[in-house]
Amino acid sequence: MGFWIGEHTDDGYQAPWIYRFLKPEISGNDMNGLGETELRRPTPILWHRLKYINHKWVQLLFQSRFRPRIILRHTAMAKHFITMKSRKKKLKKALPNPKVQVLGENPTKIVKDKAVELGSETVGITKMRPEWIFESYEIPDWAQQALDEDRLYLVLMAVQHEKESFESSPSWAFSKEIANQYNQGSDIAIQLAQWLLNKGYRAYGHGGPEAGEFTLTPAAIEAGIGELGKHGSLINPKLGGNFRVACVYTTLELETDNAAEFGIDDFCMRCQICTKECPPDAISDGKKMVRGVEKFYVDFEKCFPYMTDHYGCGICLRVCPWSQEKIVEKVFRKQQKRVFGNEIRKDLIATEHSVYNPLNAGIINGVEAQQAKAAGEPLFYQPDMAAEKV
Ligand code: B12
Ligand code: SF4
Ligand code: SF4
Repeated sequence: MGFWIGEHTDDGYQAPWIYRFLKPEISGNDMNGLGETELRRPTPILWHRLKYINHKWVQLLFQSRFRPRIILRHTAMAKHFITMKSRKKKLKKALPNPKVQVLGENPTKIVKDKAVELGSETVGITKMRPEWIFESYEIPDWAQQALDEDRLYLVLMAVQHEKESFESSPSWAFSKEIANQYNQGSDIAIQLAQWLLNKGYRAYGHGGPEAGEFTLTPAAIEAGIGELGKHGSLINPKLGGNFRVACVYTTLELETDNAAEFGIDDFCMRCQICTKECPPDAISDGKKMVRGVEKFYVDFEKCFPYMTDHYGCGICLRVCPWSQEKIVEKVFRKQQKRVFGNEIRKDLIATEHSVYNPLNAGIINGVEAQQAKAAGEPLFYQPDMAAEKV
């Protein structure tokens, strides 16, 4: 077993001694509720303030490897991080403009267009749910009140990693790019929230790298951003798994999107690329029960030490066929036929497309999509449908 860096032995990847020494007795998987059948709020495990977590020493180990390198070699990026933190703090206390502006007939489209204009690759909207908020976390009073009244809206956005560094993962170049995109996602979220505040609506924006108040993945699924892949990250047919998520919550009433089905779940059931390529064998082949939901699962205690050795990782995202631009269209079309045969309605495809590319598709019609979903009609996104929109 290595001291600083783990080793691959006949029994598989072994975490380094330093990691084993610093990790808490309790397993991250147990804290996460692996095997629990009751729905409950998630426990903060990583990327939280140290006072909230048991894994504080391993979090510090990761940061002690990552941060000095960023500060010494990439001072501009380090400064950006610090600025972002203080902007988020200020934003939490910011009050909306007392003069409320009505955002035209279709505020949802205006907000989505604004998010895209600021740099988001895709936008989806859903309502916040209490079960997404981490245990021991509180959201601001105005947001909690809106949540209690079921009118706290979440705008979910995605930023893509630059291709070349993504393809090189795990590498320092990709780790740096992750930091870059955390900055970019936070920047877009803060700007969008500030824009909403200026229009007279309560809003708060969040990107990474810290986890924040709630888990982004289930919210992004509900907003139609992507489906959960076997590798534990979201897959969007346009971006594959090559993106990070950022969000804004607001009291401005918006039209919500649907969780979309791209056929990814079905595809993952038959594919094993990421399970085989993950060096510490962290990706389970089948689904597991976690806090009352059966879903694909990544073993935290295997993934994180490997990530710590490599300042990040992301091999699972890179090897996933959905992340490879050249074949994604092919995979997508094959999957479309397999799952839905010829039942696809083009008008619904176009409606769904508006979630992904509001600038090109123009129309936003969550209501129609919702009705179709209720009627059990297949909703699908097709990468090149913009020209055929109704
Ligand atoms: C802590 C954390 C980690 C931990 C634990 C990961 C884990 N499996 O939970 C570690 C360090 C291992 C990790 C690793 C990675 N992470 Co991470 N991580 C987070 C963070 C900050 C919190 C997640 C958390 O608390 N999980 C603990 C509990 C909630 O986990 P869980 O119950 O098992 O739920 C997981 C999924 O099942 C899903 N989920 C939760 N509820 C529900 C409900 C339903 C119905 C379904 C279907 C799914 C679902 O979300 C969780 C995250 O995958 C989020 C940001 C955020 N605020 O959400 C980023 C985040 C999930 N990570 C991300 C990424 C990209 C990675 C890595 C690829 C690292 C990298 N190189 O960038 C790896 C991939 C390994 C993996 N998929 O797990 C991205 C995912 C983007 C995407 N395309 O989906 C996020 C969203 C960060 C961001 N802002 O973009 N991560
Ligand atoms: S990030 Fe790396 S270690 Fe973690 S699940 Fe993906 S491939 Fe495995
Ligand atoms: S590599 Fe295969 S199994 Fe893994 S997430 Fe991608 S499609 Fe699913």
